[in-house]
Amino acid sequence: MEHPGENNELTLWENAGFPEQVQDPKLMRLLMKGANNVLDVMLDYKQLMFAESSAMKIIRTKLEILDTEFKMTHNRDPIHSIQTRLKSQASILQKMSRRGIEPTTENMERYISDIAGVRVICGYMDDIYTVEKLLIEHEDIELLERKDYILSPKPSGYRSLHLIVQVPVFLPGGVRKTKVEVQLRTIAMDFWASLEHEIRYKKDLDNKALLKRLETCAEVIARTDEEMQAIRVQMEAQENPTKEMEQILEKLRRFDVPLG
Ligand code: 0O2
Repeated sequence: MEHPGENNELTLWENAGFPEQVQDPKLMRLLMKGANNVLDVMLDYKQLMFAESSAMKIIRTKLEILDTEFKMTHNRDPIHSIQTRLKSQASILQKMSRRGIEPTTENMERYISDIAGVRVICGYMDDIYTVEKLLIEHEDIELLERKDYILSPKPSGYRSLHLIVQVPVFLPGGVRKTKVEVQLRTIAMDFWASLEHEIRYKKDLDNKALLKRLETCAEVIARTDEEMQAIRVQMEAQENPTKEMEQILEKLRRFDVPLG
């Protein structure tokens, strides 16, 4: 039986360059349905990743603004640098399979909290907690989870503060509350984590002596972090801002902070 519009469809397929063998209307309708379903899934996934990448940009901008604001008041940056990354599809699917989660877009959004990741590298340890406080003070930010691997380092020696925050993203279809993982660490912690990630993380290394050496490096680095902070605090205490000239210079330095 011929369906209404079938000839139009056929012309469409011919024009689209489909080979003659697959221009059977029934087969075409089946292909269309399949293609439609696949495209729906792909578009859902694209929408999710768009929300994730937008949330990541929002958090980055908030951090950049609070860093500049801090510098204007305290004359130094708490944030040394910021890195962002969207988790790859392969990495998302591996994580879901490891946790036995069915790989649907809905489950990705619900169970994978680190699709959008922001890494904040600070100069000193106390900066980490200052940045955390200033970030979660934002009314639109909701803190969902907090893991302090600085107070309680991982057995590997890994140190960082991990936050899962949720931020509203305004999209044409409405507001989408989106999770972002924020990792905060010092330059020294980042040095250790980056090299350790390269040489050991997620590899089955069973050499206890080497693992111990890596952990010892992390401890040495942690002591250096503490010492650098103590030196900075002592230097600050020795500054004498009461002299008029120093006060003027201090105000000029604050005025000179670049805003872009
Ligand atoms: P990548 O490639 O950095 O994105 P899970 O994510 O399931 O492994 P959980 O509990 O959700 O575990 O997260 P966890 O352990 O709090 O933090 C995971 C992230 O922290 C990792 O991301 C790493 O970035 C970092 N991390 C955790 N432990 C270590 C460690 O021992 N060494 C180093 N170098 N980094 C670590 P991903 O997604 O595993 O990897």
